[in-house]
Amino acid sequence: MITFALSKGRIFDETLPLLAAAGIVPSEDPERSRKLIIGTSRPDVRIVLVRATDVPTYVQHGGADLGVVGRDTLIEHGGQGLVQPLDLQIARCRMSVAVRSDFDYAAAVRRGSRLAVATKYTSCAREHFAAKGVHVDLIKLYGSMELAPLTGLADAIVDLVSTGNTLKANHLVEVEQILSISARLVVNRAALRLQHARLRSLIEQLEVAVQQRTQAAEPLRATLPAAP
Ligand code: PRT
Ligand code: MG
Repeated sequence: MITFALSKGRIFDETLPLLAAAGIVPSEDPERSRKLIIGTSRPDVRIVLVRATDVPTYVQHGGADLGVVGRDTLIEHGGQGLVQPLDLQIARCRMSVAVRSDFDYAAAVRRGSRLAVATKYTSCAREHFAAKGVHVDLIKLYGSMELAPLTGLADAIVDLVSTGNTLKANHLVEVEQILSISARLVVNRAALRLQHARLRSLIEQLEVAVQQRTQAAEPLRATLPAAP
């Protein structure tokens, strides 16, 4: 049996077409069911539903053989015990620094001020500011980072941005991009040895599905008129 860890919401929704291409269709919709373990069209594959931040932990300790996790979450976890064979190129966004639109970030950095930075991503934030030589006091939050600069809890936040609508709605501006983010396939190192053939073939099927998705996007570009 292969156990696949997924989180509900965007990771589940965007992984679905890739799984389908590998012949794996969940037998239930997790948004409608309260079940945490769901079967699939393949009798040897089941899905466990866990919080996004718990996916690497489940896979690391063998609670699942493989899973899908955002690069952001994977970096914060540290990646111990995990093989990362594939960038699935889904759930894309970027990790950025944002401040209130009336906050002069460049001047604060230039002055060498100590910045209060609120984030769920303390490792990434620590590394980013250390590399720039900016002194920061990190404030760990678990959600709604956007609120921190508005309430005076912090000068800046490090958070994920995709359309930018959330920042805009809260009068925040993106001042630096730290990382580009997409979801990765992670596999338990020991499981990959013990169930090598089965896991390898699943990884290859997913790899083909990712390539086909990328190629399907390409003919569109090819039909555009060539640049003069
Ligand atoms: O929400 P919950 O607390 O249950 O867990 P989670 O936030 O860890 O999970 P989920 O499902 O929200 O995110 C899972 C993964 O999706 C993340 O780890 C990222 O790798 C990826 N992802 C891609 C995103 C986004 N895009 C994204 N836009 N995760 C979160 N966001 C949030 C962002 O934090 C911000 O609040 O969406 C808001 C910004 O979106 P825009 O479009 O307004 O810019
Ligand atoms: Mg979320």
